Amino acid sequence: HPEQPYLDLMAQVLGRGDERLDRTGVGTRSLFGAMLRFDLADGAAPILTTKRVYWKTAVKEMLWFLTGGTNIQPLLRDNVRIWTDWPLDAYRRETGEEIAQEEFERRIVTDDDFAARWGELGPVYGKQWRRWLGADGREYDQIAELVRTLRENPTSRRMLFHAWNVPELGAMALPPCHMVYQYHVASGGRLNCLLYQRSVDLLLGAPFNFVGAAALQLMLAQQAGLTPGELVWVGGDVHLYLNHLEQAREQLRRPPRTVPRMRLTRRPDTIDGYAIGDFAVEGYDPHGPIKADVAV
Ligand code: DHF
Ligand code: TMP
Repeated sequence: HPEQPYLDLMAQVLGRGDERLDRTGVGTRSLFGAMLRFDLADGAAPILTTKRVYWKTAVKEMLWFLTGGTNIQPLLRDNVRIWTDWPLDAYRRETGEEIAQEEFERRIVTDDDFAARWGELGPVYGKQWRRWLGADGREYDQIAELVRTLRENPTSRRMLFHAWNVPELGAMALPPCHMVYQYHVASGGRLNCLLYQRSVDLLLGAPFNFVGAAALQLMLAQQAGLTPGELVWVGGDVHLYLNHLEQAREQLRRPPRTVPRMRLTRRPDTIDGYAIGDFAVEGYDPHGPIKADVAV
């Protein structure tokens, strides 16, 4: 089953990951260096079945990156709450106000000035992908350049985009985790992707990262007249937070189910034309959700 290597990796981290204190203070079990391969041919989607993955949330996050945005307001207006914790934490630290998450989110959604001041994550993914500021003062759109190269020069070995903008790391709420995406066009016009993720929350983050990367691969393939090939995922520090171990054990007890499919229902004119309604997932019949707290 295509999900088995993920479950094996989880078992490895659980069984022989070394235990250490991490930035968040929660602590992790961690292994260094892993690769997973998902074949997206014939519509197979890397949406885990051993727990319910909110795939629409992950695709909406990817669409938000593509807009070049770095403020959580549009995410919240779209009911995506996975990025709230970091601005909320900054707000509580800087104002000393014990605001509830719901109230904070309501103010971001309804008050543009508040959102501009407190909803900003800094120059994270979207900014670097679409508007990387060069030393020459120009802004570089890495995604537009990638689509152009996929169309015009598909044997290129330079088809990648990168978010690790060294001078801007300090201004980001979090330095990029999924930081490099490289593409490759194989015979028959199959579009492969290799994603390098330096830091991996294996229970909560990784399942979203697989879905986001696959959604992007579908869009890029469609824009370039190619078909989706393999998604190769490489993880650096692959970890389980110590408050996720029981959840991981629960997930490992569940047998994977039928592989779901994901496809695009419409072909927009450009990479900027996609909306969540253009993604259809079929045959997704997962086990129940597994709840866990995210380490901030
Ligand atoms: N920090 C940490 N420690 N782990 C992360 O995975 C992480 N991911 C970030 C930002 N910082 C992070 C952005 N992506 C969730 C999933 C992805 C994500 C952030 C959070 C999450 O909490 N998922 C839950 C709830 C999903 C939902 O409510 O829609 C899950 O059960 O998958
Ligand atoms: P770090 O910056 O100290 O490595 O912490 C980032 C944490 O967030 C780490 O646990 C990895 C996790 N993460 C993911 O797994 N996927 C993501 O997409 C993001 C943004 C974070």
